Order: sequence, then C-alpha cells, then structure tokens
Amino acid sequence: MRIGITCYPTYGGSGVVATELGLELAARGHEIHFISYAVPVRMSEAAERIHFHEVDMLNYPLFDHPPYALALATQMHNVAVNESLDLLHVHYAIPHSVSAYLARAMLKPRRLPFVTTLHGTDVTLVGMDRSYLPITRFSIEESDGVTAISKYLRDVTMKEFQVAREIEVISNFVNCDVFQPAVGRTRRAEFAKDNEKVVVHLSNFRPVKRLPDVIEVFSLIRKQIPAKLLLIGDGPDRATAEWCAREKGLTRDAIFMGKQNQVQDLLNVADLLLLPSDLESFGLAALEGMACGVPPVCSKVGGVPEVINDGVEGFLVPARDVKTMAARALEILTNPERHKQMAGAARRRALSHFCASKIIPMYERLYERVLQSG
Ligand code: GMT
Repeated sequence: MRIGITCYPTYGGSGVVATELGLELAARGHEIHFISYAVPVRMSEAAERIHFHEVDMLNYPLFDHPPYALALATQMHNVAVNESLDLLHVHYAIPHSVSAYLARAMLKPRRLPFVTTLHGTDVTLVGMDRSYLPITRFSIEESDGVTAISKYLRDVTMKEFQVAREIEVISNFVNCDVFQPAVGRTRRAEFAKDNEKVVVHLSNFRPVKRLPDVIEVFSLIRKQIPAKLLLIGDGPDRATAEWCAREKGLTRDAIFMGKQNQVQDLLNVADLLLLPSDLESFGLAALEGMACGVPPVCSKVGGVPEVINDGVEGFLVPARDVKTMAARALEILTNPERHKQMAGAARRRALSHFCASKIIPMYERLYERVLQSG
C-alpha cells in the first residue's frame, strides 16, 4: 500500500507511535509518506520506502496565525496525487483529521480514504474544549476508519463525543528487538556508582506529566537509598522540575538529559521507571521501559491499567499520592528478588501483548477493510 502518515513531529507519544508505525510498515514493504511541518522525532535514519513531505506555510502579514490545517490539507492532496496514495492515516485528531477530510473532498471523484488514530489529549483535553468539540466530533464521524490506543480512550470518546460509529482499539506497541533488556555493556557507569540505583522518567514535560511529583518521589527515595534520577525529554515544565530539584538539594542526583533519540540505551541503565501523570490514555513510556525489563511505578489513571497489572509488572498508585509511589518504588529497589520478578514480568508482558509484530498487522487489516469498503 501507499500510505500518507501525518503526526506532530514534536517530542510526544503520538508522534513516536506514528513514526514507528511508518517504519514498521515500510519494513513490511509498504511505501510510506510522512506529511508534517518537520521531520518527526525518532525518524533520524534514512530507511527504504520512507519519504518525507514538508508542509510549507505561507506567512502573510495579515495572518496572526498561519492556517496550518489548510496548508496541511493542500500538501496531503498534492502528495496523494503525485505519489498515488491509497489512503491517509492521521495521528491525533486536531487538526489532522480535518485536513484529511478536506484533502479527501478535494480529490473527488478519486477516492482517498483516511484513518484517524486518537491518542488521548486530542479527546480528553483539547477535543473536549467547547471551541474544538464540534469539529473534532465531525472529523471522527467522517473518518473512514477510527482507532483508539486503549479501551479507556475508546469509551471516553464514545461517551463524551456521543459518537455512534465504530472505534477500533489498536493498542500502542513497541519494537521488542530495539527495546529489550541490556545485553553486555550499558552506559550505566556514566550516571551512577555501583551502589546507586537508577530511576528514570521519560516524557514531554507537560503539566499533565506531574514533573514536580517525579522530583518529590525521587527525593523520598533518595532519603532512604543512594540513587540517581535520569530525566529524559523536555517541555514546558522542565524549568519547574529543575527548580524543584535545586530546592531539594538534588542538583547532583537529578540528571536532566533533554530530548534523546536512542532512549532504549538510557532505559537500559535504569532499575525503575516513574510515571506519576494525572492522565495517560496509554502510557507509552511505561511500555518502552517494560520492554527493556524496567518495572514501572505509575499513576492508576486512564488506560494505564490496560498496560500494567498492579503488583505483577510494576505498581499502580493513585495520582498525586507521592508517598505511596515512593514506598512502592522502594519496595522494588530494595528487594532484588522482587525487582528480578517484576523486570521479567514486564518484559514478558511487552512481548506477549504489545510487540510491533503483533500490532502492525491489525493496522494492515484495517487499511484493507477501509480500501475495500469504498
Ligand atoms: O501526552 C501528551 O502530551 C499528548 C499525547 C502525545 O501526542 O504524545 O500523548 C498521548 O498519546 C500517547 C501515545 O499514544 C499515549 O501514550 C499517552 O498516554 C497520551 N497522553 C495522554 O493521554 C495524556
């Protein structure tokens, strides 16, 4: 198939999922055309059958805000014509789904179906805002196929948007050959001494990720045992997190890594992953850690319980309950047998439920259904 994929190219789960999906599909013989305003994060290596089309925006003095949705629709249409695309697959509904709707209409009478994958905040935060709700609901209804990355997100979408159409749950996935427990030497010595444990946090540092709680939990851990905290990523709450770390005297122990591409190399040095978010529709960072054999301690919110069985692969704790989160983390970090069991269970759970090899064919089947239904 010849597939156009659109996502936000910035640091965030939806862009990562879209990029990995494109790479996996290309490896399976499909021609993939990414259409976005910048090369998506994690798409650094040139790969066969992968193409990138930049969305150019005319910046006219009259425009306070250049109309990205229109520029994107135009580029989707042009790429569909020039590259004979079979379909579009957009990740994150706003505004990608609306642009795809326009591109489909522009191309008539030729058929250009589009699939929308909902990732979370496109429904739960942004989409729910009254200024976006009607158009988000419209573009979901108009999509030729809609998927959600968890049952939780499907159910919220159906309830809050009152959509009657089918939404298929296709969960997020991880390449289990790339994300796997460390074999041989790791980068651990760069960050921690032999007697120190390594805790990791990976996110886009948005308020919903609760960076101050990450620091607070780590500070409670650090009071009990020698440990280092690796913070991977960047975003609006980085300065707040750095300030919290300074206030707690953790400047040397909390290591801010910024945006990183080879996150698997960093996950491989960790003993535990912290994800204290207020909401996660899936929790891709936890899954990536699990695939590397890193037990997660996460908030029990949204779709996270569909990924992690509490007490088996890690722990689920009420959001903002930093004391319980620290206690659970210490339970794992101070008990090598418990750590080993959970690390093994985490890897097994990723392998059995969330490997790319299991999930990608679900998307292929959906594409085939959408193409046949026209
Ligand atoms: O978390 C965000 O800031 C937005 C969004 C994104 O684009 O990264 O994240 C959502 O999509 C991820 C990938 O499907 C999920 O793993 C995250 O749980 C989800 N975030 C929320 O629901 C808050």
